[in-house]
Amino acid sequence: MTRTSPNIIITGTPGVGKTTHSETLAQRTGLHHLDINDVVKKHNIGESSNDPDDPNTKIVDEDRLLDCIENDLEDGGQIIDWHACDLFPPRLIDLVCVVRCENKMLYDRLKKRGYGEKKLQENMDCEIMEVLLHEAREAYDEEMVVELRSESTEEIDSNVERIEQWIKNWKKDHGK
Ligand code: DAT
Repeated sequence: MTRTSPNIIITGTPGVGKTTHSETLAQRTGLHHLDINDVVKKHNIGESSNDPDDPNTKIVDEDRLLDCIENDLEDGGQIIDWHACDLFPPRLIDLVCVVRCENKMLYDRLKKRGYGEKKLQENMDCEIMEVLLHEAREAYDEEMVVELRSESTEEIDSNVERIEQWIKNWKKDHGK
């Protein structure tokens, strides 16, 4: 393996706290926050879903997405922030954090974001059915997948500290 820093996926249902965690972790560690929404916009690789209730949601061409980020992943040190995880090749991933949030709190966060009722319900179902946790556990080795709760600022701090410590251990274990 040539990368000197690990690649970490921060995933979960929209609204659970992925971006908040990724930004804080990037600030504290110097790793790069790879916001997949930005990549999709920058390279124009999302197509409108044609759903009149949800005109802003994009369907992403995953092959093209991987082409855009593969070099960054090979280099390492990426914090990958996205609401899906099983498309990233396991050989390039070192840790998968599935961020979770209690239902009522998530509902309030998504409502505040202005989500319509249908989109809101779909995302609530996604969290209740633990879709991202299952996806992560199916795609990656069990010991690589951790679940992190994000319901208070203290939890953000302790989660980020835990990942920071994990990064230090990863570097030690890999002689970096
Ligand atoms: P995501 O990137 O998963 O869509 P986000 O990081 O944008 O989520 O967070 C959604 C909102 O919830 C945002 O207003 C910040 C807030 N939030 C997230 N995690 C939190 C936490 N642990 N404590 C307090 N607020 C939190």
